[in-house]
Amino acid sequence: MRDTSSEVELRAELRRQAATDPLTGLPNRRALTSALERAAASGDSTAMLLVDVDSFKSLIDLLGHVAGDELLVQVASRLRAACPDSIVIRLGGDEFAVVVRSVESEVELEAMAWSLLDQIAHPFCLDGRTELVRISVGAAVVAPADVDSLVHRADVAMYVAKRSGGAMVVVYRPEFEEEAAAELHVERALSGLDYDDEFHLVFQPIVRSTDAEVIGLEALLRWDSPDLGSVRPDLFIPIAERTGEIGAIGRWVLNQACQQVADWAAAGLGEDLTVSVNVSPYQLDDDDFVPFVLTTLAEWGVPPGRLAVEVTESVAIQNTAVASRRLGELRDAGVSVSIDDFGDGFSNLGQLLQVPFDTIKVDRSLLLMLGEMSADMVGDPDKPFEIMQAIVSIASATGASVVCEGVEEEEQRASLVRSGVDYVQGYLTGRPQTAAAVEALLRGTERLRLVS
Ligand code: G
Ligand code: G
Ligand code: MN
Repeated sequence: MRDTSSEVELRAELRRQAATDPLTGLPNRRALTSALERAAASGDSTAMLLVDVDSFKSLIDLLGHVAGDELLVQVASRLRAACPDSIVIRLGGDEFAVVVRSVESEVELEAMAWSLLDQIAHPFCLDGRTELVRISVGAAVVAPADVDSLVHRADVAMYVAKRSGGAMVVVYRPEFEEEAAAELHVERALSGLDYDDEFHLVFQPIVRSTDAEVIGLEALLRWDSPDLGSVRPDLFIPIAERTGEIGAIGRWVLNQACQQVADWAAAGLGEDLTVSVNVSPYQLDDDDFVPFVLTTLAEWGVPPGRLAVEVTESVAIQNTAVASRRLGELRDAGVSVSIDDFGDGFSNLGQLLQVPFDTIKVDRSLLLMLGEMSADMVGDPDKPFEIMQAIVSIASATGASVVCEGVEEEEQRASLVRSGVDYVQGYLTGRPQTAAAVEALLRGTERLRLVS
């Protein structure tokens, strides 16, 4: 039997529909293989950009699903407009692929990827509100014969981009394979881990800058894995943030810190010290975060005033409203809030000032930068000192105090005192140390000495 022409048209239409994403009208994942094959047949090299919206889940929580869909439609149309000669595909969720026919070089591909980031950087108007959205791009380019490995390579590059914090373009390099494999080990070791077995907290003194009197302790997580050795939080926290494990880890840390404070208090030690706990922005996304903190404090009988949560500047980048509200609730209950790593991020000061806080912790990198400045300075030797003074002024205008981190030398401490910095934390006045060592310190068996 022969098809009538209308049946042929119908079949073609059904095929087209099956390969089209109904939301954005872009080709969907089914169209990927044929797009790659066509691109490989048409040029000397084939390239692909994987595009993924950063923190899409938090955006959805904030905006709702309707505006989330609208965002995806707008992202799709900006991507298409930015790459008129390429095939833009929606792979699913907030993930897109751009199949690029024949690029001259990786440099050209990278420039193309950055132009996508620029397009997306313009504010989106969603449901009457303006939102800033960031994307990450993993890029790879291969000879036509290797087109099968293209998706994998772009995926690995994306992994590296996300791990670096997002809003980033990463072009695949072979050495990423090893790094990605190492991270996968960490990811596996973390999942199903009994934290009590392998985690412990160390505590670093926060001291008054003038006389080194200990006024607080920052709790820092340590992981000693029988398989992997000691794994630094710099490495495993970002992985835990990606997998979602950070929620459970954060609860373990808070509980452990409160228990420790209660133990010390029972021994009559450190009853006027504040213990600071690092809190990932992802933890603030959770509705149960504030109730958990308050319940845990109550369970251990720890007054809320003895706890500080440290959040990095990056809380001010996304989800400012929700994060600010939750931090405000904690402060209303008596918990203090510190802005960690100040001067290290890219946050907008205006947005940051909307976050309620009690303390600014100046990042070590800023201290190092100011140190280099005074070493290189031909002109005004007071400049670094004045910059630090200006930070102190910003803090005091908001009623906050300043802790300067990473203080290793007496000279630095003296200069910070002159700038009006209230507190310092660093190897000079105390390394991160075990609870037992802190106990000895608090008992006064090991006094901190300061060259004055
Ligand atoms: O602990 P270390 O001195 O290596 O700290 C490295 C980084 O890991 C710091 O940025 C610190 O804030 C972070 N970090 C340490 N402990 C914790 C923790 O319990 N939770 C979170 N979210 N980050 C932590
Ligand atoms: O990001 P956060 O401020 O939470 O991280 C504290 C980190 O800084 C920890 O990794 C801690 O071990 C480290 N640290 C603390 N004091 C010093 C110091 O004086 N010098 C250096 N190099 N690192 C420090
Ligand atoms: Mn910190």
